[in-house]
Amino acid sequence: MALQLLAPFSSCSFPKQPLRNHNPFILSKKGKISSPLGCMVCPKLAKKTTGHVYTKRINKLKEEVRVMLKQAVNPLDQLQLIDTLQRLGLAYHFEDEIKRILMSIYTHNSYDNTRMREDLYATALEFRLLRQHGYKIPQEIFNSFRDEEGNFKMYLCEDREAMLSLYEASFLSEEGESILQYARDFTTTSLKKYVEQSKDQNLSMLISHALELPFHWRMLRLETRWFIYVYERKQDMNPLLLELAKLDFNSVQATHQDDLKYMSRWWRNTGFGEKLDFARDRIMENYLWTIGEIFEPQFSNCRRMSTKVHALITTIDDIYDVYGTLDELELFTNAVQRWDVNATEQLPDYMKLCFLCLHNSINEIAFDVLREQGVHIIPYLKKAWADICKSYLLEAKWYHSGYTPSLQEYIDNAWISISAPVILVHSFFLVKSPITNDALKCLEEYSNIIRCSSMILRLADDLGTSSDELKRGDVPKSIQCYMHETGASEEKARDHIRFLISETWNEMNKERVADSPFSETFIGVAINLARMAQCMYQYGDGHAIQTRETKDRVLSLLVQPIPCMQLSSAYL
Ligand code: 0FV
Ligand code: MN
Ligand code: MN
Ligand code: MN
Ligand code: MN
Repeated sequence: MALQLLAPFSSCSFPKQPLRNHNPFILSKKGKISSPLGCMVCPKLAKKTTGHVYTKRINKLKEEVRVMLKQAVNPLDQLQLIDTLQRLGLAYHFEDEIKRILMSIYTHNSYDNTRMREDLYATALEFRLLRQHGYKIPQEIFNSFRDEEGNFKMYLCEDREAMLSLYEASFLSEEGESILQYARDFTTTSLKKYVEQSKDQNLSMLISHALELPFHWRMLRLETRWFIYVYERKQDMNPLLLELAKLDFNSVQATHQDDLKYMSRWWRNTGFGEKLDFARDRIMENYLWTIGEIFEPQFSNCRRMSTKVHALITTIDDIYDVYGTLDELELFTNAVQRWDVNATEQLPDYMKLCFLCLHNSINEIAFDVLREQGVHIIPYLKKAWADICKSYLLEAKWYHSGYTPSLQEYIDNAWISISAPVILVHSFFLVKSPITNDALKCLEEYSNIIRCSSMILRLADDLGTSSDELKRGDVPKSIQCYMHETGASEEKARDHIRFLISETWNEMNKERVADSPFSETFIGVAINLARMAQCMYQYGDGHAIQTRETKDRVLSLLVQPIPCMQLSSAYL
């Protein structure tokens, strides 16, 4: 559903020009962000939201929510409150309280699947929230709702809330959990039917939103923006929660705007926009990815440095895919492997610029980590860059020789060339995940959680970008490799890729709760990267081609604060 809060864009036409077109988001010297559509963010307004009065109000409201969390004693009330806090984007303020409540729910219940359960809505909500927080809850918890043949009882379809709750829960599945797979199919069919009949518009809107992408697969901040809109219109909404959600959203947005000002200056300083004019000029989108990866205000530095990584990836990918000759690409790959400024001498000028920027930016990140955490990380960073360049080079060779690999051969290389390993290696250090030998080993080997995230990014990217890439001249991507190998139609191939994405989620759900030397924060970034990919490519190539959806998203997340009516009278 399109956010009605946003200005309609239908009257504007955006040229569908792959790669090169100018960045429509402009930052004036005074630090105002403007879009070509005339939306302007007043820095004063942003300041106001972070200012003293608002901070005081936010703190007061947070205290009130803490009281609400304490006062809720009925498990269903507790679970619903936690769910609402998550969807409103507020859960990060109450992590300890939420953990404590879930722990008590878990320890007061038995999950040995003999207990009869009667409320499907509540059971599915409990299952989803507990699994999200790493508890091992068996799928057999749903046996009470199945008949002797194992089918879900048909009368359950009448309860839409329960269907929706079970649908969302089913996405917390792991490999081979057939009850959950069955629950997903059962609820999807039932909910689709309901939307077709469209009896209650509000409920239909919620259901369509969930069917489009389940909560577990969604980019958090965008979901927050959407849910605040929905929540405001809910009959039993709590005005305190709504007010806190809006204030907090605007306050976080102000931090993001500061990040963006920094990014805009940095990007202009690289000169890539003018000097490498074959490459995508996408600093806004490159930054948007990082909000998907980690939005919390305290991670500004991580977002800023990651945006540099993204911008370098986007530019270097274009060098390999679009601009460089095979000989030049060999030289560049070699220079990155050596990680040596002397290697620039043999490079053509446009590559010199790019290589030095890469070298300087990445070394600077490493310098900060050395200074602050006392660990020399250049070997890890340079290996990640060498790996991606080698994978780019192999694709370029395939392209130039007209070779179509099998799907497996393609994927063995493409999960690296999509850049998630490079991104995550940097994030590992930037989120200050404890640097232990075990963690470094898993990082170097790109352990499973990194692979899963990469797979989803790659497959989602191929679904969104490969049609244009092929027209432009690029290697066959997963869809085409599968078609070539099996003779399947494009539609069937796309279905197969979507199936692989969902299988990879099953694997990632298992990995995220497995014993791991990685911090929860880092694992969160890996999962969020996969979510962001599904968001960015939801309507085609949102990264390279400036689609209306990407523009709407940038505006709603970064430019337009949420109007807060009460502000002036209540406490100014
Ligand atoms: C790759 O685009 C690209 F720039 C992506 C996926 C964005 C990178 C991700 C971040 C910077 C977060 P493209 O579709 O051209 O990539 P491939 O690998 O298909 O050439
Ligand atoms: Mn590309
Ligand atoms: Mn590429
Ligand atoms: Mn290519
Ligand atoms: Mn692509």
